[in-house]
This record gives sequence, structure tokens and C-alpha cells, in this order.
Amino acid sequence: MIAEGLAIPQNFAGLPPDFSRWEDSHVVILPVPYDLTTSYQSGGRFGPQAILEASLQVELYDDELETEPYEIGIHTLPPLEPTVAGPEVMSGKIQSVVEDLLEAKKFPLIIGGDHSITIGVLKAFAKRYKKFSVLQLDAHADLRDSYHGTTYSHACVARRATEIVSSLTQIGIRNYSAEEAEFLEGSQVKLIPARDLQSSLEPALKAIDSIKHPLYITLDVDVFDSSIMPATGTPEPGGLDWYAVIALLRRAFEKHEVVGCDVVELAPIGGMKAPDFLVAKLIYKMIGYLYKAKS
Ligand SMILES: [Mn+2]
Repeated sequence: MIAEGLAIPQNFAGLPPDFSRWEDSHVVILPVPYDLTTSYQSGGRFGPQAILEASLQVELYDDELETEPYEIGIHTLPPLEPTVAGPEVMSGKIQSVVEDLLEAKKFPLIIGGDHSITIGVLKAFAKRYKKFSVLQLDAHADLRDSYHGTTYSHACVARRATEIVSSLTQIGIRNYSAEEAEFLEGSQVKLIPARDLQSSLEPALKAIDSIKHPLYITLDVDVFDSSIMPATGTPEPGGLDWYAVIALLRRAFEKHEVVGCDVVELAPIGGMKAPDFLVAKLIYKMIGYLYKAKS
């Protein structure tokens, strides 16, 4: 029922088999069209399909990096079938697939879907890595202990992360509750609000530099300003622009061993292609930074 109309016929960027078959690909994209914990504007289930469609328009040569990042090999898995059994069950399904990817020594790149999907991903990484850190680019702190009756909500993803990972750094945040503010007080979470980045990215770059351990990046597209990213579950004004976000990502890939990432919360708006393309290009940028770091 949920999977209706979700057929995704193509792989990311429409790459030929030599650069997209499983055995020759370092990067593996896992589409997770799941949005059953969305609380405001739903449609995240259509995110992966929109990203893959838009990826066909992304130029394969990266003019900043002066390279062709697809040479790293990018395999796209079929979308992970959503379940109505609840976010905890879905989380378990995601965890199991990501565990397989890590076992195969692939770089998992998960595309959502709402932010709840990250919980299962982090659990898989926790099995593989004794210590790893998370960098979260997001408008929201997502530090609620539970939300709408579940501890597996998109609004709880960072709280669950604090229970699993060695450190959590949040950048671009501009919306959290009194309960979350109180939790932050007594926590080790490093939060860089968007308002501190209006004139300079320095506080965020410094925070990235100080991260220890292998790094997992979770990027909620609402970290971007709602003017360029209206197509998301909970759009927020006062966000970052394109160059700010890619500068932060570039620094993270330069300074750290990035072991996986996800890009979540694109909820496409019919007839508006720019946000879909922004996300597709952003993902290719991340792959480009990974490729550069590896070569
Ligand atoms: Mn968010």
C-alpha cells in the first residue's frame, strides 16, 4: 500500500554498470522511503525517488574538485520497503541492511525518508565501531526523549544518538523546546546555533575540527534556509546557504575519517524541481569530498 508509486527505475546519476555495480562500488546508496513519524508536512516517503530522478541532471564533473567523483563507484540499492508495524520495527530493518553494508566494507549513504531512519543506522555503526562520533546538520536539535508516543520519532533521533555514540556535534540548529534546552544543559552535546554563523562559519569549523573518532554525518535538509529548501517536513527560516553547508562538509571530510552519512527529510513539492536538484547535487558533493579524501 505504502510502496505504491515508489518504483525507482534508475540508479543514482544514471551511471553505467562499470561505475554502479555492487562489486565495483565503494559507495552504496540505500533509499528509505519512510515518513510515518513526520509531524507536520509529510511526503518524505517521496524523497528518495525525487533525489534519484534529479540526480540524472547532476553534472558528473565536479568543477571545484576538478575530478569525476563517480569513479569511486556508486551502487544504488532498491528502496527499503516501509512497514506499518511502527518506527521501532522499521529501525530494526534499516539496522540490519546497514550492518550488511558495513560487513561488506561499503560506504553507506542513506537517503530518506524522515529523520527517524537514522536511529537504526547508528545502531548498526555502534556494532561495528567501539567509538564513533556524529555530526548533525539540522534546524532542530531532535533531542526529545519521546514524541507523539514513540521514542523512535524524527524528533528524538539526536537523543537516541547520545545514548549510542561517543560524541554529538549539532550545527545550524534554530529550533528546540524547553525540555531539550534543559537536557542540553547537562549533556556533552556540542550545539552551534545558526544565529552564531551569520557573519562567519568559524565557530562551526572549529567544532568540526575538534571532533574525535571516525565520523558519521547526518544531514537534515532543513539545515538549509527555508527559502532554498521549502520542500521539507518542518521548514525553518534563518538557515544556512549552499556555500556554508558545503564548506562544513568539505572540512568534515578533510579532517576526519567519514564512515557513512545520510541525507533526510526531503519532501518534494509537485512542480518544484530546485529543492530536489539541490539535494541530489549535495549528495554528489559529499561523494566528491569522500573521493578526494581517499585519493
Ligand atoms: Mn530537522
